[in-house]
Amino acid sequence: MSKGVRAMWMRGGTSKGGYFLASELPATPAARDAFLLRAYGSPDPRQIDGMGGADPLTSKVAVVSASARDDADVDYLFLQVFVDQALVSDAQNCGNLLAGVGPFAIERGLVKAADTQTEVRIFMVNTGKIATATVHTPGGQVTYDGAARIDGVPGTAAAVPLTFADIAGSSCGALLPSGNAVDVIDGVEVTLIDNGMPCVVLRAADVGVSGHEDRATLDANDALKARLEAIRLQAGPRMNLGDVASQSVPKMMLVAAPRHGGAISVRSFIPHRCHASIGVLGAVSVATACLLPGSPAQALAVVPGGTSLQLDIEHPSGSTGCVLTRDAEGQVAGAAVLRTARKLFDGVLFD
Ligand code: NQM
Repeated sequence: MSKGVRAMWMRGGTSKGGYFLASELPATPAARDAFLLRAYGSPDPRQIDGMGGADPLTSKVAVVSASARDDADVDYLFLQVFVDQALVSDAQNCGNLLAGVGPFAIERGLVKAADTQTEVRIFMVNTGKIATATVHTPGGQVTYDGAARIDGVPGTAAAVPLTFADIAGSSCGALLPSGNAVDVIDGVEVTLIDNGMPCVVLRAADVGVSGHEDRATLDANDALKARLEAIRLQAGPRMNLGDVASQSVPKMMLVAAPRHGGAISVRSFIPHRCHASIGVLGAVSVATACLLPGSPAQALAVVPGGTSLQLDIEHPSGSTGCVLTRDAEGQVAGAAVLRTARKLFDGVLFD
C-alpha cells in the first residue's frame, strides 16, 4: 500500500469517479495506471476491493492540471478504468465527468472563482478540443445545490452548462470519417460519425429490437451484443481508430422514433453494456447524425428548423437536451448540454 493519493469523488452528470491533480498521481502512465487499477479494484466484475462501482459509468477518472495554453484554464485527461479487464484507457473522452472538472479546478485552486458564476475553459486532452463550463460560485465559492434537473440523476443541483465549439472529428479526424453519411456493414445501414465521440448510429429495428427496451433487457440479449460487436470491429478501421477490440470506442447507438416528444430515441452500447442514459458527447454525435440527409437517424428523427436547434435525445432514463448551432453553410459548428455535478468526498485514496 502506498502513502495514498489525494482524490475527490464526484458525480459528474450521470457518471461518477475520482478527480485527481495530475501532479499528485504517479508520474509515469504505467505507474499511474497500476495505481488506478488497484485503487478502483479492477479487474473484477464487482470491483469489491476498490472504489469502482462495478459499472463503466462509475469507474472513471478525471486528471486535471493547470493549462499552459492561452485558450484554456485547465487540462482534463479522461481515463476509463475497465471493470473486468486490467485496462486503463485514454482512447475516449467523457462529457459527463467533464461537468465536475470546473468545480474541482476551482476547489483545488487552479482557477480563481468570480462572484456569482465562473467560466472555466477546459482543454480536453483526449481529443485536443476545448469545452467551457459555467460554474455557480456565489461569493467566490463553488455551490453544488441548485434547481437544475437532469434525467438519470435523482433530485436537483446547480446547473453546469457545458458548451463545445469545433468538436467534429475529435477522435476520428473528420465528422464522417468514411466520407459517407451512410455505410453498410453486415447488411446494416450505419452512420459512422464523430462530433465529440466516435459513434456508429444504426436503426434498432435493423438488428431486431425496437430501441425502446430497458437497459436490463438489452444487456441480457447476447445475440444482439455479438451482432453489434461484429459491426463495431469492422467500423473501427473505417473510422481511423484501428483495431478497437480493446477500446471503449466507437459507441453503438441504436436509434428509433421518439416516443416522448423528443427528437429521437437511443439505446447506446458503450460498447459492451447498455448505457443507463446516454453520454454527453455521444448524445451530441447522435443529434448531429439526425441532421444528415439520408441517414438512418434522420429518417426516424423529428428535428426542428433554424440555426440553433434543441434536440432532446430520449434514452432509458428520460432525455438529454442538446442545443446544436449551425453555421451559414448549415454545418453543425457548436453544441451545448446542461449537466450538474456533486462533490461526494475529498480525501486520500490508497492502492
Ligand atoms: O459521451 C459513457 C458517460 C459516457 C461518456 C460512455 C460521455 C460522453 O455517460 O461524453 O459522457 O459512453 O462511455 O459518462
